[in-house]
Amino acid sequence: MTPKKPIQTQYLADYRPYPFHLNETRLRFGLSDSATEVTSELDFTRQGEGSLILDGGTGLDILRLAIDGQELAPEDFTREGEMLSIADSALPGDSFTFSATVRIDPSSNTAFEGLYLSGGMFCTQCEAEGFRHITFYPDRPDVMAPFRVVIDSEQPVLLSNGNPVGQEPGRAEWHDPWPKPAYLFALVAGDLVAISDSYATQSGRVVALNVWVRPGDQDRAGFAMESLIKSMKWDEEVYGREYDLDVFNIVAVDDFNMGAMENKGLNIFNSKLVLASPETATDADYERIESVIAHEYFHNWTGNRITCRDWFQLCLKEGLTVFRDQQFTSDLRSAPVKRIEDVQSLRARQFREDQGPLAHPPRPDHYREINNFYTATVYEKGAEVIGMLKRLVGEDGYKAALDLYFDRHDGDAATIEDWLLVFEDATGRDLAQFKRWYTDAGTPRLRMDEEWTDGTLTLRFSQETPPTPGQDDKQPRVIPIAVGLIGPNGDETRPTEILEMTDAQQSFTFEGLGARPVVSVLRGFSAPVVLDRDLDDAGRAFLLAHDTDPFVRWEAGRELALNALQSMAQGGSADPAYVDAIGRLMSDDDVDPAFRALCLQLPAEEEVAGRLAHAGVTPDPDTIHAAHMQLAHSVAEAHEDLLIRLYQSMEVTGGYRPDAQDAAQRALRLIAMARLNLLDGGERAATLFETAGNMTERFAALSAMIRAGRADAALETFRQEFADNRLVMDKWFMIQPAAASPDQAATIAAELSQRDDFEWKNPNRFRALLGGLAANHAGFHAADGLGYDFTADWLIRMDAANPQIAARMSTVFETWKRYDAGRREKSLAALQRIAATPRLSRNSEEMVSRMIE
Ligand code: 0A1
Ligand code: ZN
Repeated sequence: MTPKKPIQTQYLADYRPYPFHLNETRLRFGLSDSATEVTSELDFTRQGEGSLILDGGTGLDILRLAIDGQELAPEDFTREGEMLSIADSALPGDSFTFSATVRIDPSSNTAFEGLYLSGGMFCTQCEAEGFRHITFYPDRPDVMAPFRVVIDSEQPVLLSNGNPVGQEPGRAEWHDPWPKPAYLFALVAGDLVAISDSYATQSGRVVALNVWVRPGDQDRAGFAMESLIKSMKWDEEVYGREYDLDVFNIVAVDDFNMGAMENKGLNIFNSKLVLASPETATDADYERIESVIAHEYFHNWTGNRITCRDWFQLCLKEGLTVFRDQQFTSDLRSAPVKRIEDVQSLRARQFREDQGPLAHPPRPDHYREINNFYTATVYEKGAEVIGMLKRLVGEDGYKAALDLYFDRHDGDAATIEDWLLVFEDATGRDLAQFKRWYTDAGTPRLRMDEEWTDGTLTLRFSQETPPTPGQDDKQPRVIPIAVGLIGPNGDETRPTEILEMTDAQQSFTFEGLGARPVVSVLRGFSAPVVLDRDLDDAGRAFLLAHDTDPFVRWEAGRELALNALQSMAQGGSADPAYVDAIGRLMSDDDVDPAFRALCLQLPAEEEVAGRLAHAGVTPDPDTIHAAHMQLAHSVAEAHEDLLIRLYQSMEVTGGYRPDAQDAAQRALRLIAMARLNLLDGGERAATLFETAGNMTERFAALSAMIRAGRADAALETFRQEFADNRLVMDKWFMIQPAAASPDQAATIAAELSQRDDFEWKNPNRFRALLGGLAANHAGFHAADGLGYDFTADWLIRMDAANPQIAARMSTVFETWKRYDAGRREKSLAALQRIAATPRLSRNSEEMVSRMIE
C-alpha cells in the first residue's frame, strides 16, 4: 500500500487577502442530470500582489477557459488538485473578465456538496467549500460579489438568490444585488409547489414569501411560514434589522447534510425542519422548526450582510446567530425553560467535546477539514460567549455594540477582533482577557468555598481549565458569576448580582446579613463552566424548593439526581432526598408544567458516565443503566398516585396546538406516563398509542411500549401507517435501537440496517439508525463490542458516499477513552479499522486521527 499523503493543515496565521477584487459574477446553468454545463464570467480588478488562483474540484470537466473572450491555451493555466492557476502572462492588465465553461455530473454527487439531485430535484449546498464543485472560483468568504444567474432547464420551478428578473418556460434569470461570497450561492430546480404569503417590513417594503415543497406536502408547510413571519417581525423589533430583497424563498429538500442553510434570499432546508402536521410531527419538532427557520432568517444580517473573513471566524456568524435564535425562542415561549434546555444540550454536546480529544476553541487557529468544525463548540459555546459579553456590558451596552457592529461592518467579511472591538468602542471596556473565551479550548472548573463570620459571607472562588489538545497551560478567564442569596426562611435576601472574576483565585464579600443565607450561584448559568461547591442534599433540596432563579432551582434537583445515580452506580443505594424533593415539586400546581417536566427527567446515562470519569472513576455503562432504571422506579413507586393524577389532569383537550402551554402540559403528562410505565407494564402507553391523535403522544407511547417489551404489533401498525412518510419512518428507525434493552440494541440496529427501506444514503435515515443506537448509552457501549463494530462498518461504507456525514457521525466514539480496558480495546480497534480504510476521506481521516492520538 502506498503511504497516505499527510493532509494539509490550514492556519489562521497564514491568512492573506485575495489579490483581486471581484466586481460581478455571472453564471449560466444548462441543467441536466448527468451533464450540467456551467458557464461563469467573473469581472476581476487587481487589488494586490499575486497570481490568479481559483478553486475547482476534480469533478469539473473543462470545456473552455477564457480571458476577455480569448480562449486560454493549455500553457496558460495549470491544474493541481483542487486548484487552477492562471499564468501571469495570460492576464491582459489589472481589469479583465475570466470565464469558464465546465461540465459537472449532479447525478453522481452522493456527498450532497455542490450541485446535486434529491428525489429528481436539483439543489445546491455550497457552505463551506461546495461552490468549487460547481465551477472555478475564489471559493473563500472574503471574496464577495453581486450575482446574475441564468438557469436553463425544463424543470417547472427555477430558483436562485436575489430578485427574479425574468421568468419564461425553460428559463429563469435572477439578480442578487448584495455582494456575497460563493458559499451563499444557491440554485433549486424542480417540480415544486409553494405556499405563499407576504410581509410588509417596518419601512413599508412588501416582500413575497414562499415555502416550496414537493406536491402533496403543502398542508405541512404552514407552520414554517408562520415561523418565518414571526422571525421577520422579531428581528425588526429587537435588533432593528429589516429584510432587504423583494422575495424570500424557503425550499424543503429530503437529502441534506445539515439542518438548513442561509443562502441569500433562498434558504434551503432539510425537509424535517419545514414539514409538520400534528399527526406527523412532535412538539419538539415544532419547536425546532420555529427556531431553525428563525436561525436561517437571522443569518441574513449576521452571516450574509456581515460575513466571515475566513472559516476560522465561523463562530462570528454562528455563535451570534444561535444566540439570536435562542433569544427569539425565549421571547416566544418560556425563557426559563429555554435556558434550561440550552444548558442541557450544551453540557451533553459541547462539554463532552471540550473534555475529549476533539476539544478546540470557538475560534480555532488551525484545521484540516473545515466541514469538521461545524461543532457544538463553534455554535453553542459561541453563543454562550456572547451571552457572557451581554451580561458583562449590560442590556444597553449590548444594544450599543450591536448597533455599531451593523453600522460599521455592513458589507464586510469580518473577524472576531472586529466583533470585540465594537464592544470595546461602544462600552469603553477592555476585552483583552475576555478574548481568551474565543481562543482557548476547554471548560473552566470553578470552585466555590464559603466562609461565614458575624453577618459577613465571604465567597472564595478558584478557577482552572484542564489541558486540551495543543493547549497545555491556560490563563485565567473573565467569568461573570451571577449570585443571589436566599435567607433561611426561603426569602431572597440579596437579588442577583454579577461578580466579575478575573483572577485564578478571588473572593467576594457580602456584609450586613442577619442570618447565614444559602448561596444561589451561577444563576441563569451565567458562564459555561463546571461548578464545584460543597452543598449537602438538604441545601440542594432547599434551593429546589425556594430559589427564585429557575435555572439554579432546576440545577439543584439535577444535582440531587446525579448524586444519587453516581452513588448507586458505585454500589450505593438510592438516596431518598431526590425522591422526596421531586415529589414536593411535582405536586406544586403553581409551578409551570414544562419546568416540572424538566425536573422529573433524570440526567442522561451518558452524563452520569461523564461525571464519574471526571471524578476519576471508570464508568460502567451497565451499572449506570441499572442505577437509572432503579431511580426511575423509586420515583414511580413513591409517587404513583401523584403521577396518575398528573397523567390525568395534564391531558390537553380540544384540537392540537403546537404552542408552549399545550406542549408543556403534554410534556409533563408524558413523563408521568414514562414513570408509570415501570409499574403498569406499558398499559397506559398501549391505550394512549391507540387513542392519541397527535404524533407527540403516539411517539411517546410507542417508545414506552418498546421499553415495556410489548411493542411488536404497535411498531408494525406504525410502519404500515407511515410507510410513505420518510420523516416519520426516520423516527421508526431511530426509536427501536434507542429504546431497546442494551443487550439487544446493536443486534436490532443491525437487523434494521438490512431492510430495503433503510435508505442509508439519505442523511436523515442514516443518522436516525446510527444516532438511535448511540443514544442508547449502554447499548452502544455494550461490552461485546457489537455496537462499535456495527457503527464502524457503516461509517466506512458511508465515508465512500458522503464524507461529511460519516465524519460527523464518527463523534459517537469521542468518549472512548473513558471506559474500561475491554471497551477501550474494542473501540480503538473499530477506530483503527476506519483509519486503515483505503481512500478514506479527509473528513473522516481528520476526525479519527484526532480521536486516536
Ligand atoms: N450555516 C448553516 C449550517 C450549514 C453548514 C454547513 C453545511 O454544509 C456543510 C450546511 C449547512 C447554519 O448554520 O444553519
Ligand atoms: Zn447558522
